[in-house]
Amino acid sequence: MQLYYSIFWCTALLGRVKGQSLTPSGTERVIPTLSPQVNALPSLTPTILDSSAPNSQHCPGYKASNLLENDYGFTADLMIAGDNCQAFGNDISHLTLEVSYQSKQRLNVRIYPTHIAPEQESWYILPSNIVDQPEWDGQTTASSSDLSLEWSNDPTFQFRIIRNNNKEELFSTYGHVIVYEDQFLELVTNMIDDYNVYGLAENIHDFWLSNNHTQTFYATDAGNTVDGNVYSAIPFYQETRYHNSTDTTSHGVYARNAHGQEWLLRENGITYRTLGGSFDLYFYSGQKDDGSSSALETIAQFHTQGIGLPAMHMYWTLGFHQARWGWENISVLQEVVDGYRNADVPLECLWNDLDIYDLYRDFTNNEATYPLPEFTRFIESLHANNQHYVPIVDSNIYVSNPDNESDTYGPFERGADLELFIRDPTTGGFYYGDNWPGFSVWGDFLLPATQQWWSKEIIDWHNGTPFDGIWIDLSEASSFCAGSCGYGRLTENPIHPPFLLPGDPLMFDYNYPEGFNVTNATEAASATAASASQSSAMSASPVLPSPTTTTRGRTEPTPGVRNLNFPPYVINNVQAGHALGKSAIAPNATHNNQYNTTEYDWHNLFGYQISNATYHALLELFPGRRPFTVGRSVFAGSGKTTGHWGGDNTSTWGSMFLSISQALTMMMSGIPMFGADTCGFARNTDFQLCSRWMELSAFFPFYRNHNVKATIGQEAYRWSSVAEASRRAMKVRYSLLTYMYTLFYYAHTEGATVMRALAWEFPNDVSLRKTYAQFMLGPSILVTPVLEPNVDTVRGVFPGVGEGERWYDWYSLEEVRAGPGENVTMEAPLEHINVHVRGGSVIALQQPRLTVEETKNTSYSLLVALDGDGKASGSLYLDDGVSLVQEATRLVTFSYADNCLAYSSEGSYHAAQPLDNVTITGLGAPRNNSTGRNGLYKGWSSAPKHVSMQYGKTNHSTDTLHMNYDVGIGVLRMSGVEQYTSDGAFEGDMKLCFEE
Ligand code: MIG
Repeated sequence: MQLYYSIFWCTALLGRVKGQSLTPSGTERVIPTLSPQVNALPSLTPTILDSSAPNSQHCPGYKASNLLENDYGFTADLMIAGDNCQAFGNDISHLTLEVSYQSKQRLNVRIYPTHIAPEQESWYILPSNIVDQPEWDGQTTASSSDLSLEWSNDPTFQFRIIRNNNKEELFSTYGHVIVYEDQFLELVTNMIDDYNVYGLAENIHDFWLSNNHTQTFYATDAGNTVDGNVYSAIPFYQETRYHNSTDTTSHGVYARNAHGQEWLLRENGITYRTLGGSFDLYFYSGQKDDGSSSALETIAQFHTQGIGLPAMHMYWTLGFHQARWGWENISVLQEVVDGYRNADVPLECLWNDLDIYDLYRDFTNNEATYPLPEFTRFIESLHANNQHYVPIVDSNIYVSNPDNESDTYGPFERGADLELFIRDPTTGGFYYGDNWPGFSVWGDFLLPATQQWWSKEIIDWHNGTPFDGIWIDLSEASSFCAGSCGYGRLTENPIHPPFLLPGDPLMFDYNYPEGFNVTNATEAASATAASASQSSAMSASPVLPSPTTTTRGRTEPTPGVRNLNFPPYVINNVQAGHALGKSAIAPNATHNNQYNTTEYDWHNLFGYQISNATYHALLELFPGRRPFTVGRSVFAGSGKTTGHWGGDNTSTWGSMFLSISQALTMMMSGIPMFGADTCGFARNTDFQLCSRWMELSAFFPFYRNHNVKATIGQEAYRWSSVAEASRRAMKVRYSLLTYMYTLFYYAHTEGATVMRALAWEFPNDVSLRKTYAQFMLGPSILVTPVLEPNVDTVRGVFPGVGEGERWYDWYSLEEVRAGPGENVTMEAPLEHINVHVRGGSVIALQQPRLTVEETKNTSYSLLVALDGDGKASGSLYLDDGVSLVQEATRLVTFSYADNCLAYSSEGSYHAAQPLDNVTITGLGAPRNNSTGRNGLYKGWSSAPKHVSMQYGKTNHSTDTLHMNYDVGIGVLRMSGVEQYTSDGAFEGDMKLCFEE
């Protein structure tokens, strides 16, 4: 089952490549064109199982005719240019092409069947009321677009997308046919040599996707499979091209299609294949008005002009969360809460897993271990301390045993009365799969009534279990058996899942992270012995049968019929036999809407829809409040309603490392509220891995420690080193909460990213194109985590120093000495994570406390880190942190130049806390580049003699401000500002000037 697999060990800690340019240096640039290199694509396996399957590129392709120009592009007919080839389905002979210059930055190409029978609508058309479908902005034309489309009929219909300002070809199907069958669509684009493509989330893979990778999308319940399909699908990639390391370009491609699909990245080409739907391709120029393009701009365009901007979450959700599967009862929960408090480690929110439930059934209480009303009182005690509570909700609904009246399960009965569960087409009744509680059904979220039922179940449950948010699990949607296996067997309910569970006898997990045998030789030896004796006991005792697998190879297309459960094209689904019906609701399960939409067409959207429904349930429960959920399966656009967690990141160093690239791709996908299972889910962790991981995740937006059942506990206070590492890292995080929140504000309003790859912030440095062992939080904070065991140093680069960029150690504020591209070795004792502030930043800080609320109530300070010109800037967004629609907000804009720090403050939100002190670093001469940015900034050689201050309309006598200048490191610390800002730090504009 999904808990027991291994993650390979990633070795390359810093992906650094030799700088290379595509152009001869000096002279005029040669623009690369994408010549068709059909021969460069022979390694494409037609299907995963069967290399003798048809070569779909031998299909006839299409010819375009009847071109009709319109205001925003053109339409044409595409007629099949030969006999049907029936490669992996039934060819569709007559297609419609629509090319629309939808906005200056966005060009859309749609290809879909011209004639769609009403009942086939959902096979081909993804409804725009469910997944956003960008349309024409009403003004852009071909001549005002950043991009243009060229096409040809010779030999068959092919098209390419060109960036107008440099004639770069961004995408080109030239030399390849388009294949359009009812169960198989294919399109091939030529790519430049050694291309740089990122995204295609969700994947557990290096950040740079490489030129030899197949990304399959089919939401699956298989914990963190490296390089395979995982829980989610966001079919978007961003491509970066380094020209001569001065004018890097970037563009993006979003393929709006939710079917099972594959992206085959190969040398010189990408092949895109889906099991249905349409081509609905959005090309983003990534350009700003000045014509330059960048990864950050490309990503922002995908969010603002594609899938929709991510939700703003409640402020407290940025605090630290602790979860675990396997907390036995309320007193164990109390011990956890007390353990954190006694260790002085912040705990913002406690999460419960399935343990709270009666027989694994959603919305119930285990009366033996989590009895009401004691449990209610426990949750209320968290609230009284400004802490929060989030429980799990599984996607499946237990089916009452029809022969046993005392087994009646309300949520099922009420949903069944309204006929709102997904159906089994072979019986016409509900589809009965299997999950933790036994035979189960799933809500049909295509029916409006399902929302009402779901909301009511959630709202009723809150009465007694007063949660603050919801954790949606198993939304792939996972089922433990093949097909509607409960049909005719419901009287056996509740059946045990078809495998032993963690925590069942003989199921203790004895695995430890890499390096454990070095640090903990004695424990490692006894774990090995215990594991051996458990295995021999297991082989002597009867083990439950393993789950049914459904394996079948490629099927031949049947004229006029779609084979839903075993489509002719076999995607590389990670499940046994690559079967789509393994560990998931089967593809032929059917919705009860007007089209009888099947799971074949809808599978990747179950998680998207249940999270959306939960969002609306929470809005009804807490009117006006931002709903907080994390969901396991997400789709393009999910960030509008939900966050997401890494889902079963294993307790290994390799898994911790890969969580960084997983996070970066979620940032690209518009789902910024993302975090990993800190310290690792499956397997035991150890104090080293857990210390390092608590440090690392402190810089992820969603910060949660989570652990599987039947392993050792891993709450941060259990080891002194982990507790100390957590205290220190959380001090940094909690100081920066308003900064993180401001990053969310820009994500929510402009499509900015919260965590950032170095390559995004330093686009002209080709050596960073693969780097994810270091990353940034917003534009100003550089994080260099330790990602391997048994070391106390870490190496990292300081991007931009060759161009005058300055970096400061977070803790000492001292400027870093580093050469361009130099891998600097830094001290990294176990409890320490290296954090650096980028010169040019002004950051508002607060004082870290044990909860977000307490932190929010402390006074502010400002940290100013100067760049090579002695300048800095920044911003701060403030609101009440809770309301969906804010009555009052405030945006403060900071700047530092010519020895003056100034801010202007706009809006009406009142932050009562004063501004306490100001710290400025970088006042000495820049260390790395003696010329500085422009050679002018020399820094101060002695303390300033005088300071003047204006706040609001008043000029202040400032004799009472206390200044301390450390000439050695160029840091000025000024305190005493609170006496002038006692009405609130940002109630007016401020100007503070120093005289040397
Ligand atoms: O089949 O609820 O990813 O976080 O602890 C496993 C038990 C079900 C999977 C989730 C994990 C959760 C676990 N769940």
